[in-house]
Amino acid sequence: MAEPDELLPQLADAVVGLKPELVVELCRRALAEGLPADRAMTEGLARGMKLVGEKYAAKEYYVPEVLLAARAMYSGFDVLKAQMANGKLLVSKGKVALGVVQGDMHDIGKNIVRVMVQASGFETTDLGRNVPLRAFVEAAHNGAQVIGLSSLMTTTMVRMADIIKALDRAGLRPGVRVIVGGAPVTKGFADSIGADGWAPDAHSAVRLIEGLTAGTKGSGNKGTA
Ligand code: B1M
Repeated sequence: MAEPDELLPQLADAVVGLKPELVVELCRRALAEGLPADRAMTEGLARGMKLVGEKYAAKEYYVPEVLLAARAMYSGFDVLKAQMANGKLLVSKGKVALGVVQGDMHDIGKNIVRVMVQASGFETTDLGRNVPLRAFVEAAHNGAQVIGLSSLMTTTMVRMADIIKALDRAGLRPGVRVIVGGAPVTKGFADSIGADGWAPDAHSAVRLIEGLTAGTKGSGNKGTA
C-alpha cells in the first residue's frame, strides 16, 4: 500500500489535472490514512495551485483552466476545512483579520491562510477581497490584534503601505500587528513599508502570528516566518 505522504503529490497533480472528484477522493483518503489536514492543504492543494500558476505564466494554461483548477482545489478545501475545524477554538488565541487589498481579486491564497490560522486556534475575520482601506482600519478599531494583508499583484501590493500609514494616522498602530503576504510580496518589501512581519506561505503565516501574539498584546515584536 502507498505511504500517506505519496498522496500529497497526487493531490497536487489532481488539482493541476482539473479533477475535482479525484481531489475530493484523495483528500478523504489522506485524512483516513492519518495525514494532517494542514499538510494536505499546503503540500497538496496549495502546491497544486502554485503549479497551475506556473502553467499559466508559461501560457500552457489560460483563465478557464485556472478557474477549473481553483474549483477542484476548493472541492478538496471543503473536505479538509471541515476536519480542521473539529474540536478547535475552545479558547481563542487572539483575533486576526485578513483581507486582500483594494483592486485585487486574487483570494485563493488568502483563503488558505485564513483556514490554517483559524484551525490553529485564532478567531478570524475574513474581510474578503478588493477590500477598501477603511475596512482594515475598522477591523483594528474592532479589536483585531493582527491584520493580515494579501496581494498577488505588483500593481496593488503598494496599497499595503497606505493601510499601515492609515492605521498610524488613526493612532491604532501600537496596538495592532500588520503582516503581509502574497506571491510578489518579499521580506524586503515588508520591511520597507514598516510591516511587523512577512510570511511566504500559510504555514509560516500561522507561525508568524503565533510569535507576534505570544505574551503581551502590542509588545513591539518584529517577526519574519
Ligand atoms: Co491573476 N494574475 N489576474 N487571476 N493570477 C496573477 C497573480 C499573475 C502573476 C499572472 C501573470 O501575469 N503571470 C498576474 C499579476 C501580475 C502582476 O503582478 N501585476 C495576474 C493578473 C495580471 C491578473 C489580471 C489583471 C488578468 C486580466 O484580467 N488581464 C486579473 C486581475 C483581476 C484583479 O485582481 N483585479 C486576474 C484574474 C485572475 C483570475 C480571476 C482568473 C484568478 C483569481 C481567482 C481567485 O483568486 N479568486 C487568477 C489567478 C488564479 C492567477 C494565478 C494564475 C494564480 C494565483 C493563485 O491562486 N496562486 C497567478 C499566476 C501565478 O501566481 N503565477 C495570477 C495559488 C495560491 C495558493 O498562491 O496566492 O501566492 P498564493 O498564496 C500563497 C502565498 O503567497 C501565501 O500563502 C498562500 C498559500 O500558501 N500568502 C500569504 C498569500 N497571501 C498571504 C497573506 C499572508 C501570508 C501569506 O499574510 C497576511
